[in-house]
Amino acid sequence: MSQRYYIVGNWKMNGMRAALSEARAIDRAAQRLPKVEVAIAPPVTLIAAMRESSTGIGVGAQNCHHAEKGAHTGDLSAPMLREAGADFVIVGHSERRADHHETNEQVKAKAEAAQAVDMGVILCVGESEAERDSGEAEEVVARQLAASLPETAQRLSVAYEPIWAIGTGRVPQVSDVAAMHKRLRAVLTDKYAEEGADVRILYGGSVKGENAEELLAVAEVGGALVGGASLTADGFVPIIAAAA
Ligand code: G2H
Repeated sequence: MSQRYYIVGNWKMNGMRAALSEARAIDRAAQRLPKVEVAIAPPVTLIAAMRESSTGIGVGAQNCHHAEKGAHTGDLSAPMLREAGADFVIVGHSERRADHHETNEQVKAKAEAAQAVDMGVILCVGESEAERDSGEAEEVVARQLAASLPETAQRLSVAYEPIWAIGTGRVPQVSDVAAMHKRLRAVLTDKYAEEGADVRILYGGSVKGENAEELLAVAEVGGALVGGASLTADGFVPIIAAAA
């Protein structure tokens, strides 16, 4: 298993050019904490500028189309995003699964499209509150992951994001995070054998400076996917520091 924690900011649909000053401050802090791998997925409009102005952090996209090119108005392919400066892409985020009705099969195809141009992939899975309350969360998320995984583990990370914890300030019990990550590890080793042991499984959902250390200490948690708290250096740097 990789020794470095992977701390990734998902800026979602937030950030105008002025926000690049925050990215530069995060970049400077990350360079002082080399034991942590840090990345940001800004809106596509900022990828190229962030890539030029920040040298110590990875820069990624929040989605890609599964096709290389074609008649898909408004979409962007993995090769286009790579050329724009993205070195990884988030796929299967619950907001895309909900807002754009993305299926596991589409998520898998997007992951494979990104891998085909040697981009990293962060594949998101997670249960709804009703699924958690009914006691089926592990089963549901394990099935979702198995059906979404690309054929190879090349540059793959997984993010476990309980939907009910996203942007709500609520986080699961650490014992529930531990149980879920253990279950997802089993899915990964079933699919990829020993290579599945090296895939980092990030936790996402209301990660903040105050809870990062506790969450990162959980077995099989290899990093964090951070939304709201990653938008400013004041919010994000303490999380990076917790991983150092
Ligand atoms: C979960 C997370 C980032 P937040 O979506 O992927 O967002 O940290 O705001 O809950």
